[in-house]
Amino acid sequence: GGIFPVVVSTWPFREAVRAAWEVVSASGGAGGSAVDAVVAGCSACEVLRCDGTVGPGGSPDENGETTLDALIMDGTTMEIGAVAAMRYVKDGIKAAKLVMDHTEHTFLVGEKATSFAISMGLAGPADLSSPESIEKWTIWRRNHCQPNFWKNVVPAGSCGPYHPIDVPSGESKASAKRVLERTQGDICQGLFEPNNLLEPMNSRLKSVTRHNHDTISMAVIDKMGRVAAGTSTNGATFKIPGRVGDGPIPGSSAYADDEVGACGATGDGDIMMRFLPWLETPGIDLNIEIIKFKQTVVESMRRGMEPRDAAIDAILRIARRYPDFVGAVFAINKKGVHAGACHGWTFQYSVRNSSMQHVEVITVAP
Ligand code: SD4
Repeated sequence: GGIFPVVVSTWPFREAVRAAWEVVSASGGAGGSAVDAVVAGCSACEVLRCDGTVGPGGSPDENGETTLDALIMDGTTMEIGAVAAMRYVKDGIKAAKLVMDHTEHTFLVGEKATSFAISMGLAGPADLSSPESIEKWTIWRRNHCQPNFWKNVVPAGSCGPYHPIDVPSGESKASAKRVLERTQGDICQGLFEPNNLLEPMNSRLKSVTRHNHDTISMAVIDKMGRVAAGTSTNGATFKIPGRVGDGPIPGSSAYADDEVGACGATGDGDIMMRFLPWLETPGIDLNIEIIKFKQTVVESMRRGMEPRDAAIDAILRIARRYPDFVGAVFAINKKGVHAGACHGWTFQYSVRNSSMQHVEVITVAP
């Protein structure tokens, strides 16, 4: 038998792990389900506004608005519910679960996600800003709206709008520079020459990702061995309105499969979603059916991968193409063996299982 029930979460989000653990370890029979535990855990983070970047009142976009991305995946049925860029509703993961439980769809976005969530009984429309999110945004405006996520543009004014310029010929898009400029002063002074826009983009990594955690990704295996995973986040701080990160995208931020295990991610979602990295979950005890369906898992298995190696492999696959990439993943196999890997920052994840007396936080060096 494996070591479960077990709860794993990105970052030292102890309260979230406790909330999930309470559900999944409930005495009497089977205890709560893995899905319900993930919802409880991610909801706890939304209410607590973990790191100021999950739930209502967290990181604003360029317009000062906080929106939510969330996903829940049931590894027994392979059903998924997700919402992205959801406005005016505070309960991201609950909205995602409503999509999974009450529709044949997988993913709803924007204001239509809002209407759906409210029609299904969640509270709203609600203001998702908080004194903290307003202050964060006000300071950013006062510092001339450092444009973390634009590239190959010229600003017409101090805080945009931005107009596109041609990508210099001969440059591949991948190497074409990510954002024009990082000195806050200059951005307000009007137009830039295209040649000044060629600096590789690191300010984004420093200012947005490195000092921000941004996301809860959680995986749970319940007493019955059922696996679930989920995420909840505001996405990237000062994102361009409408931006959707990896958070709500299956296989990009989180993935769960009873027959294999689960994984969860945090970091630069704009990059991670290009690799669907976490489909490459732990390759232990795979059976022949899976081979037909999931090529990436097969690859892991073919190499006989443990969770740790699968996590490192997925991270390295991205880092080979994006050396400045900042991100992390945890992986857990269906036996409850877990591991983490990261690049560009030091990662921590939290675990509680039946052999532990309390939540343990594990630090993973890059
Ligand atoms: C996103 N992955 O929306 C999230 C942000 C994050 O640590 O996790 N940052 O890109």
